[in-house]
Amino acid sequence: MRGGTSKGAYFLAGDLPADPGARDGLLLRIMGSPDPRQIDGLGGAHPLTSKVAVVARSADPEADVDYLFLQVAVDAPEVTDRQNCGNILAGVGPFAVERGLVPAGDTETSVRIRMRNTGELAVATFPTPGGRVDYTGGAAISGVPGTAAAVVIEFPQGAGPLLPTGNVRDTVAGTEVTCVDNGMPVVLIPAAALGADGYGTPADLEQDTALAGRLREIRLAAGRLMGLGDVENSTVPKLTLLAPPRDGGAVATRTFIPVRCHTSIGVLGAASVAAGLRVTGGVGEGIARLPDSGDRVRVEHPTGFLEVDVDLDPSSPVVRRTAVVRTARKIFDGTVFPRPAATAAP
Ligand code: NQM
Repeated sequence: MRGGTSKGAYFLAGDLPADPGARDGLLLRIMGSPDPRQIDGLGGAHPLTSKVAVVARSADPEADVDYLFLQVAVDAPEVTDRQNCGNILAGVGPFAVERGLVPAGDTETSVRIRMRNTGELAVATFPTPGGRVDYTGGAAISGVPGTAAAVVIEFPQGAGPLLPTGNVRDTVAGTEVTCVDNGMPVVLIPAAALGADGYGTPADLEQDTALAGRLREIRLAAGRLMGLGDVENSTVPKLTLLAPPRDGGAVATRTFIPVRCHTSIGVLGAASVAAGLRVTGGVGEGIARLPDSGDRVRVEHPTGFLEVDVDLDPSSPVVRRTAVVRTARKIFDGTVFPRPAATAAP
């Protein structure tokens, strides 16, 4: 399924091995990793198209289904559950209805999803006229051609602290940053502080080896400060460069996830950026042009924008509610034939 601006394989938990090692080995072979082209599997040769959702009925009375997100590395034999994904999340509700885990309503269905990577809850609402998922509709999201049915995703108050270092600003590897986590750990960095082009294309930014070196230093130091330990081989924290908006939004962003530059921005990544901008005293001050509180924060990114509804008490600071609109689409449903384990790439 496509979920938002990502694409991945969605599985019922019961269809995969229960042992995480066996499960991850199978997923690597299904996606065709490790291989920069993922030529022998379903993966699309980019972290945004090498993703997996594992969905099951939930035992939690507050949730209908459990969703475990797994990032399958493209050119390394790695599968990680250390990060969540709000884009793949957009397909979880429709998948749960398609697979009979949740009964569909007559016009629309709301699915309460326990996101097992973070323990947090999301509620996804989407059209199900006549009790069937309808993927067609008029909602457009930047980074995806055409329009589709809106999947409205709401996140009640997050579980962890919004400012994981306890500070609004930290000086990390010689650069002032704001470390924020509204569902995704993100380090906010003024692009100008690194001499980087905050409006550059992802391809150009990825080729800047000096920038990559600075980002790596910041990531390793910020990861420790954020309580994430050694993040050398982790996909979090993400790094978002901030620049003044230029398309009527609140801020221009370029996000590293954490090495490749995102062609748009992650959903939870954008939720963290929007919350971080709303916190008084963050590094976004003087760069972002924020709308009145109550209005959506429009986060500009390389292929358009993502609007985030974030209701935040800036004094605590605590996020009371976050919401976004995404779309999703079922692309195919069937049997995958993974590369046999015996012929795995060296
Ligand atoms: O932040 C990419 C994506 C993501 C994650 C990444 C995401 C999110 O765009 O919620 O969706 O940051 O690795 O799919």
